[in-house]
Amino acid sequence: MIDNKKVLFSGMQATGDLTLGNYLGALKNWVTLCDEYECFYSVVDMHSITVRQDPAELRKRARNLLTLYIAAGLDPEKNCLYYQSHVSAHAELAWILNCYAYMGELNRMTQFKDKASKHTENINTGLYTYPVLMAADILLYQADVVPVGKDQMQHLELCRDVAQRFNGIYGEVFTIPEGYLGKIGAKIMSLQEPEKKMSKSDENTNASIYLMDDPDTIMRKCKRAVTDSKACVSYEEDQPGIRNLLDIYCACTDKSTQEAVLEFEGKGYGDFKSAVGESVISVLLPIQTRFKELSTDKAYIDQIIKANAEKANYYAQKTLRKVQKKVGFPERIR
Ligand code: ATP
Ligand code: LTN
Repeated sequence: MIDNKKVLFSGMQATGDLTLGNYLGALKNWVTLCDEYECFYSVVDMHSITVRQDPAELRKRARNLLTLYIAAGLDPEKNCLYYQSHVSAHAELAWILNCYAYMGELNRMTQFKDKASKHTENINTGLYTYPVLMAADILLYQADVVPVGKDQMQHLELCRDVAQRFNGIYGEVFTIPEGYLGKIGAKIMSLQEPEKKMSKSDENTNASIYLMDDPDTIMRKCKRAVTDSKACVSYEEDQPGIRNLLDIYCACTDKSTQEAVLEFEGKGYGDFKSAVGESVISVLLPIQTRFKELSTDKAYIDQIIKANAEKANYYAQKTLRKVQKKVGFPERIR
């Protein structure tokens, strides 16, 4: 608890350009949570180097992501937006937790298996212990809730197991976090293969709408989205493409599926796709404008980075000191 509020932690990697899926599935929900929770949102750049990165590119993407957090509506006065690498306690706690996580547990992580098979030339131990660093992120702030997608639930389970194991040995040191799955329908699928989720690492750029896509590109991608030959806008199992477009439309317009289906009754896919495109443009355009404005204000962003890193450090150090004491590290001499 901080100031009588429960604590929330989440983060995103600065790898690849954010997609509409990242916005509707994560960022948009994050914005609504700041009144109820004390929120920490990290740009997890230490996680990013588990796969090879170009240094200049990583630095640029990390800054863009932090700026995008603000452009999407996260108020940096109310939410702690910071770079993971600016708070060294993440690495320090991760080391300690490495000594309490079992190889058997890490061997089961499906993301590791996936990524290892994609990067056979660089299966490094950072990739292997990725979930332990993630556990450190969460436990450092004594987070009560962690909004993540389904794909990250396995990592969150591991975090809970390690925290419980640690508490079992040393007493109540860590808050045990709960996962927080956003609203249903927030899983946005690929526009080209609607059985697969929309992902920033998809090689087919037509499959994803990027937050920075211009209106023409957004419209073109919507118009080219894979559908079916039923010629009927309805929310059916056998129409994954149309279902996905309906999900996007409803998330962008805050309409219910039922309302949307009624609206397009008797209309063709062409009209429907145009309306979806328009709804996406109307959501993304203000974010893009704000992003451009913010990007030109270097001093403002710098000041946020500095102040929020200090705030994050303060809370992180509190937990780290407690943990160091518990495991038997000598006290510092002042
Ligand atoms: P990558 O392709 O690099 O794995 P990603 O696009 O899948 O990336 P993540 O960085 O894994 O995105 O996720 C960032 C956040 O966005 C997570 O909270 C995740 O649940 C959410 N998210 C990612 N893709 C989608 C999607 N298609 N629909 C809804 N939410 C999503
Ligand atoms: N692994 C997550 C990003 C991430 C995270 C976290 C999410 C790193 N640390 C802590 C929630 C809490 C991902 O790839 N989406």
